[in-house]
Amino acid sequence: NQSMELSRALPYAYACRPERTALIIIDMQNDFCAPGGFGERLGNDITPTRSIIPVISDVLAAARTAGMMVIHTREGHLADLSDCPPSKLARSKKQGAGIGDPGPMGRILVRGEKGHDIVPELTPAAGETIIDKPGKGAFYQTNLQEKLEEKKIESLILCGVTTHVCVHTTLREANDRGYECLVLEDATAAFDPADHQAAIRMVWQQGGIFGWTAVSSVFIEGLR
Ligand code: TIU
Repeated sequence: NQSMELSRALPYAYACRPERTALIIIDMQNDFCAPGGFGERLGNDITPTRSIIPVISDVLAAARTAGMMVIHTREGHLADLSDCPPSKLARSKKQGAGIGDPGPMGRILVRGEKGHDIVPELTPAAGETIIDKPGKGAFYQTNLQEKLEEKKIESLILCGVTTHVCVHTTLREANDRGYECLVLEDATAAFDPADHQAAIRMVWQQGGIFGWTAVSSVFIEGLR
């Protein structure tokens, strides 16, 4: 029940109890991180989302060694797209990357397709929780909250993609539910670095309006 204190977090020191903390790795899927995926087809440069894979790999190894709860999320839809709002579907088609359309890794953003899979370097281990979500936030239309309550989780360490979209939406949902959240700034990325920077800065406003940020090494060293 010992508390871990990270004095080098921003906007000030972050404390959590590792056995009441979960690492949540958001949407590190081929569709956002691999050539030919949804992200690239939307016209984005995927270099930033690929570059964090080794960083997350180190964070994941540290969390596993510490016995921390690990959660992986995937954004995607049922094969019949019945869980995809017509607005989201229409806008994706307008961008030339229609959800459900065929692509080099199968149907875009559809469960069970290669594009929907988590990148091989970050494959979930047996016993880790996988949350399939139709939206940007990991709580919306999922059983994430139930899973966290089962393990009495009170704090969340967030990483993954993209910082300003799925990471931020999940961060905001979690913050409203009372979780103490830490975003790992070098283990999150956006296609445009300016979006990433803005999303990180927003966390610190008003004395940590959404929680805290830190670089991964601070978290990894804190666990040792
Ligand atoms: N996972 C996630 O962030 N989904 C997105 O659609 N991100 C974009 O930046 N578009």
